[in-house]
Amino acid sequence: MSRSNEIYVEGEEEGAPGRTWEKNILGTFRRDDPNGDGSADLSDAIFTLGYLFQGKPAALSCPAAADSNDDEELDLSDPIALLSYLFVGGTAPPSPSGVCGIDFTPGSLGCEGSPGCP
Ligand SMILES: [Ca+2]
Ligand SMILES: [Ca+2]
Repeated sequence: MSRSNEIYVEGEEEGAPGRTWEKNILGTFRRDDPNGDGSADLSDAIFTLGYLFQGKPAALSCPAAADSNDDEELDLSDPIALLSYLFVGGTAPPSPSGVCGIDFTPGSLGCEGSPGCP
């Protein structure tokens, strides 16, 4: 996986003036495209279910992309949220969704970059 998509932010550490930090936020990804094939469809929900319950794939290069509801946890609610969006008019996954982008509310789930995003 290319690491050229990494974006770093520099700033002053909270509570420690003068100390700087550098944090890798995320590579670019789409929250509606966990499998990174460039489109949002049923295969994405199946992909996330496979990871969660069958260990296939065993690891995700972009866990944040599978966090369809952006609650920073990967569980059954994520493929359900995606299926709801795709098939019953549910709310679209939080940004970045529909287009590749970074997570402006990064949390514990990382992303080394999605194969579907430059
Ligand atoms: Ca996909
Ligand atoms: Ca989630």
